[in-house]
Amino acid sequence: MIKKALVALSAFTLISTTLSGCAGGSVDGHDELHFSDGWVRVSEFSDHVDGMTGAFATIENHTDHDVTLVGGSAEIAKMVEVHEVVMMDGEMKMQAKDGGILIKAGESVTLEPGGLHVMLMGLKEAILEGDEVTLTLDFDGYDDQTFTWPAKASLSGDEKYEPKK
Ligand SMILES: [Cu+2]
Repeated sequence: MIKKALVALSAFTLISTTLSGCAGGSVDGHDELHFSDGWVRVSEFSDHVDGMTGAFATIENHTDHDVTLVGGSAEIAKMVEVHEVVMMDGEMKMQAKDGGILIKAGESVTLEPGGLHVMLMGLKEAILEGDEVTLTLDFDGYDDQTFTWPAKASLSGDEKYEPKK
């Protein structure tokens, strides 16, 4: 009887961890990355097919070590890259961010239009407002995480893309 109760208890613990707001690999709920406000920009400003768009979120690092967002993958895109926006020849341009996006222990990073973002490139279909987009983010120092985020319109952050030579 006692053994059965223990099994039931640990199953409950597992479920409550899964249901918490944090997506993470830790049981105590503190030693993890916390993702909030994830969304993907509709592809209105791309070519719709074979176009590109950005994915955005706030990532809080509640672990005791630095974590780096290095890339990702998505069914809807041929390629997923980590990008930054830089001023180049008087214009805001985006480019792949060397070394990825560092999220220091105890700190947070906001991915947003006009700033750091995850780029979905080579879209296989248009992303329309109200769509749900599933993507996986790859980290150094943390388990890869898969999300389904809503697609929303945004009028800002339409930078030119400058592929690295
Ligand atoms: Cu970009």
